[in-house]
Formats: sequence, structure tokens, C-alpha cells
Amino acid sequence: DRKDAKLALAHMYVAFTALLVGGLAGLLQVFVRSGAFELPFGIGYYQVLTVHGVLLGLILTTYFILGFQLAAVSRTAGPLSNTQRKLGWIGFWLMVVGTIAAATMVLLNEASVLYTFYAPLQAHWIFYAGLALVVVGSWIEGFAQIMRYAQWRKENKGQTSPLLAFMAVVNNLMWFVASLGVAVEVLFQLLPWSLGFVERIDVLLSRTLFWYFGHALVYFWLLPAYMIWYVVIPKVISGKLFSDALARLSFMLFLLFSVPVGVHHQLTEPGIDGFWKFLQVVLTFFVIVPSLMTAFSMFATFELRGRELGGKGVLGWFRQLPWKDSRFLVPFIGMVAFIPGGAGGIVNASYQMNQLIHNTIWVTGHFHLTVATAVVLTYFGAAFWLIPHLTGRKLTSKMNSLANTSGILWAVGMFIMSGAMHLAGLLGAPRRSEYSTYGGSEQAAEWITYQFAQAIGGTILFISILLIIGVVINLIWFAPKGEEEFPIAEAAAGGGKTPAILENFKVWGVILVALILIAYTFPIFDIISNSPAGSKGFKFW
Ligand code: HAS
Repeated sequence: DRKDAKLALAHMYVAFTALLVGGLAGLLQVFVRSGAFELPFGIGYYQVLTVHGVLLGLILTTYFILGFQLAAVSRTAGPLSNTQRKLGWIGFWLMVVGTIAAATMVLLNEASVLYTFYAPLQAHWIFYAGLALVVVGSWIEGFAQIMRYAQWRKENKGQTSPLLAFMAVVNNLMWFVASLGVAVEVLFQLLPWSLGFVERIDVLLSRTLFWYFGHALVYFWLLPAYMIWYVVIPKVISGKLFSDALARLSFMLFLLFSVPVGVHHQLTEPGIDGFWKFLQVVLTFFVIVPSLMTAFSMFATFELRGRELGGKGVLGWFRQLPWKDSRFLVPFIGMVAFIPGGAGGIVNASYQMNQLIHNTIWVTGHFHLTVATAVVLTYFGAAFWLIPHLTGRKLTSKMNSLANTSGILWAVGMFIMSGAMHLAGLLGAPRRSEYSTYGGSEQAAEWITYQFAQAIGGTILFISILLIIGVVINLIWFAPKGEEEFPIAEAAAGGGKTPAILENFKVWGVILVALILIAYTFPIFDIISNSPAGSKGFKFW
């Protein structure tokens, strides 16, 4: 639908502008950490780090996700009604106003609080108000998508809903439940404190509320990539989705287990009892299961298609896949990166091993493989057909090769940068710190070579970003007019009928609420009842 396409496309403009500016900030950071470069004009390291994290971690992702999901719902459940689309635009503009307000404060160095923005670092109140608008805008947009899905179900009673629309709804629901934590933190703690209404703030509560939201946030990023892996990629390779029921079950498991696991980011923190940390570690191991199901499903899809095309032997099917098609190759590189990325996550979540890597640059290496490769390369691979689909143009073979080159460069740059981050992390190099020799410490001297490697990898990554932006500009304004398909795979025949329980949101909702209450009631009660006087907080400027 042309009108829905316009709204989805508006999201892409913001997402890819964020990629360019955020990517440039990343380049500056690896240069600073190499020790061979100083930021000019009094620009601060933490200011640049905040620009990088907020633009890439929060803005690029949220806008891409909402734009993609809107297109997915409109394509599979049908065009939005005028009211639904109006809500979509209201949400979008609220997000834009919020983004501009928050970005202005960061650029003025009034909000160098990093993308996690919890206390005791304090920002200007306009920064928090801006982020609150982004969240409220995203709720309104998500609500419009859910309304369209509900309308479809009403009009098609007793039928299994379109898989992509169902997946978008699950992701929106997860987002609502998760963002309640950050909304409480911003409204009741950070805003009154930054406005000077209260002098002190309970730092542990602020961090706990943030991570209640923060871990589900990473699955809010991941699920659209999984939508593309499950539904789009099988069609791109002219195959079938392995099983509709398995895909729905894995999404429901994410809905259950994404939220009650946030404390695994706080395993080294005093103030939360070891029992609750252990419980959330166990729940974290549950949230790994739907990813393993996804890996199984993808391998099955690839093997079935490869064998159909005549692939013989144990791995002969592998060669048959369409390696020259950027819609396949670029997300595939993301999938491969998710194997070590996910394994690193399992290390992080393993209670004792977390002591070794927490707050080291290993963690930065981990999330550059997960969100900054598996997730965003999948988004980019999708943008290469989605944008021309929305603009009524075609991806030419020249742009397709450029897109493939960008994916390969990304893989090389990230292998070097993230590999060096993991190794330096094991040698104790801290994350979120500028270049320092730490008073000539021998241990710190060991990190320098890895920091240089990060600068080399980061430079290759930035070149890849420039290529991606070039392809996107071409697809928006210059590519030849034509029709690019929105690939949607059917489920393979052997998968059986999808059980209706998988769409019964009431049942899953009750389990979700129970899990959250079990995992969080006592820790929060403990934190509030043992609350010390709180911190006055501090600012970097
Ligand atoms: Fe994580 C920290 C644990 C997944 C992002 N994580 C972070 C941070 C970010 C992040 C941003 O337990 C830093 C936050 C901060 O600023 O402090 N993470 C996990 C676990 C998983 C996990 C258990 N993380 C992600 C994803 C992210 C993400 C996904 C973004 C999208 N993470 C942690 C922990 C910390 C943490 C601790 C805190 C560390 C600390 O102390 O600070 C799991 O969900 C991972 C499961 C995934 C797998 C991989 C399955 C593989 C698949 C690919 C199949 C490939 C195919 C291709 C089919 C088990 C699905 C075929 C290939 C061929 C070669 C043929």
C-alpha cells in the first residue's frame, strides 16, 4: 500500500542517517583508544561514545524495527486503516521530536551518560524527556500494528494468522512489557532528580529497572532479524520455512524469557541476593533455547533446499545456496557471526565466568558480534529489497555486488575488531575507557596491540558503512523504476497444522506475568527496603 510505504520509508531515512553519524562516532572512538589520535575542539570521549551508542543501539534499531514491522504487517495482514496509519504517523513524529531533543543535549555535552543512561551519571532533563517521547512514540506505533493484527483475526475467525504479522505483534508486546521498567526509571527517578526536585537517587534501583528493560531490549533488536531469517530468507533461496509452529513457539518463548533475566547484567553488583542472581541465570539459560531452535530451523531450511537443487553428500547442499544474492549473503554473514556471538553470551551468563569478563572490553566484543553484526547485517540485507519495494525501484546487479562487498568488508572488519576486543578483554582491558597507559602499568601495555587492531577493524567497518549508505541512496532516489518483491516463504508441507494455543496470548501473558513477579518482586522489595541515602550523582562535564 503506497500510503503505508511512505510511513515505512520515513523510518528508513532516520535509521540510515543514524547509521552514518553513529558509524563516524565509532571510527573516532577506535582512533582515540589506539592512543594515536586526540579529539579536536574539546570534544569529550564520553560524548562521542554516547553519540555512538545512542544512535546505533537505540535510534537505528528502533526506527528500522518499527518501519520494517509496519511494512510486514501491512503486507501480510493488509493495509492499515486510516486511523491506524494516523496513529503510526503520530508515533513516528513523537519519536522524531524526542530524538532531536535527546540528540541536541548529547551534542551540547549535557548528556554524556552513555546509551545505558542509568544513575549515578546525570544528564540534562531534556535528554530524559526526549527518550521518554521516543518510547511513547514507539508504543503508539506498536499499538497501531497490533490493532491491524486484531482486525485480521476478527475478520478471519478460526484461521492461523499470517506468521510475519504474528511475529511483529509478539515483538511489540515484549517491547511494551519491557519498556515499563525504563519508563518507571525515567519518570520517577531520573526526571525528578535531573530537574532538582529530589537531591539523591537510589542507584541500584535505577540500574535494576534499566536492566529489567535492557536485556529484553536486545531481543527487541534480535526478533526482527529472526523474522527475516524464518520468513524472508527461505523465500529468497526459493525454499520453504521448515515449520510454522516451531517459529511461533520460539517467538512465544522469547516473550516469556526475555524480561525476567535482566539481573544477569548485575551479577557483580552488591545489594542483590545471590539466590535471585542464580534464579535469573537459570532463566537466562532458558532464553538460549529459542535461539538454538532457530539455528536448527535455519540449517534444516538450507539443507532441504540445497538437496532439492542436487547437492550431494554431507555438505554438498551448502554449495547450492545463492551466494551471489546480497539478500541472502549479507544476512547469512550475520547468522554465522551469531554462532560465536551467542557462545560468548553463554560465557557471560555463566555466573562464575561473568566475574572474569564483566566490565572488560570482551562485553563490547560480544555485542558487536550480536547486535552490530548478526542483527544489523540482517537489517541491511533486508533493506536491499525493502527500500526498492517501498520506492517502486529495483536493485540492479551493480548495486547487488556493492552490497555483497559491503557485507564481506563488514565481516573482515568485525572479525579483526571484535576478535581483538574479546582477546584484550580476557587480558583485563576495561570497556568504556579512553586510551591510558595506567601510569606505565605492564598489564596495560599488553592491550595496546589489540587497541591498534581495533582501529584497523573499525576503519574497515566504516568503509563498509559508506558503501551501504551509497547503496541505500541509490535505492531511494536513483535506481531504475520497477518492482522488487517482498519475499515471504510458505511453510513446508511436513510441518503439520499450527496448534491454536500458540496464538492464545492470554495463556502466554499469564505465564509471563508470573515469571516476572517471581524473578523481580523480592529483589526490588529488598533494594527498596535496604535503600541507603542514595547518591547525588555526577556529571562528566
Ligand atoms: Fe548479550 C551483555 C548474555 C544474546 C547484546 N549483550 C550484552 C550487551 C549487549 C548484548 C548490548 O549473561 C552489553 C550491555 C551493556 O552495555 O552492558 N547475550 C547473553 C546471552 C545471549 C545473548 C545468554 N546479547 C545477545 C543478543 C544481543 C546481545 C542477541 C543483541 C542483539 N549478554 C549476556 C550477558 C551480558 C550480555 C550475561 C552481560 C555481561 C556483563 O557482565 O556485563 C543469548 O541469547 C545467545 C543465544 C544465541 C545462540 C546462538 C544461536 C545461533 C544461531 C545462528 C545459526 C547460524 C546459521 C548459519 C544457521 C546460542 C541462531 C549457518 C552457518 C554455517 C557455518 C553453515
